[in-house]
Amino acid sequence: MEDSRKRVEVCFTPGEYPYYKDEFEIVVVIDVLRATSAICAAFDNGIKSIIPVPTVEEAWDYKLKGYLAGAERKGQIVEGFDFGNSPFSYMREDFKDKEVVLTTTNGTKSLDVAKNAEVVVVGSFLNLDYLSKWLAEQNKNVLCLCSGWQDKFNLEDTICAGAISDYLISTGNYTSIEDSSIAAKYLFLSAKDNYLGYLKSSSHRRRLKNLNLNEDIKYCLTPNQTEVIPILKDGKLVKL
Ligand code: 3SL
Repeated sequence: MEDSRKRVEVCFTPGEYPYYKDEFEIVVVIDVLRATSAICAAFDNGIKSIIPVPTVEEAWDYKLKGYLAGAERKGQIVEGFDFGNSPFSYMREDFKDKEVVLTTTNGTKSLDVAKNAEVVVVGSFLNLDYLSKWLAEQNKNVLCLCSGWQDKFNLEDTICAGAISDYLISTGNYTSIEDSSIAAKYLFLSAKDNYLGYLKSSSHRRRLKNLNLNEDIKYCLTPNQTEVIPILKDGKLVKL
């Protein structure tokens, strides 16, 4: 008998996206530390829209046109830009109802590679339960696209992807067939009681800790702080 369940799968890096694309109506872009967490925080704080761009040059062109523009590379604010990639940088009164531009090392790259999918939404631990429930209601094939680090696998995005997959599979309407998805689910099950502890020696946690960004890490690893779902529409992220 044919399996009528929808699929939820996990793609570990943007570089592997071409192997998955075209099979999924919804792509969830995940960059837990810190791009997609910062984007969720920005919408939670009332920003109107974010134009994600893959390169610093494109972000700079927008800045020259008068846009508020953020740029992060190697965890730090790129010189000359208005802000970087910390979720706390969006918790400003003057960002409310504003349109801003953002480029980051990996997160905006993933958004760029996925931009032609039917639906592209932003996921993080911050909107985990709300997003997972919304995805289940859509009843469409879902790909969780992890941003990784410079096209290498990372733990935190994979664990978040595993959490989303685990929820969708628990509804009985979804299944996973790829080993990447099965691995993501097992990583989530091992990490779920203490994300911070589990990720203690992860590469990007170390990188950010060395930059004194421990508060950002704690914030980004604290689930369910918001009920926003950023969605890509005509090249801009807006609130669903
Ligand atoms: O890779 C990215 O897009 C960033 O989230 C990296 S960082 O956390 O700002 O270093």
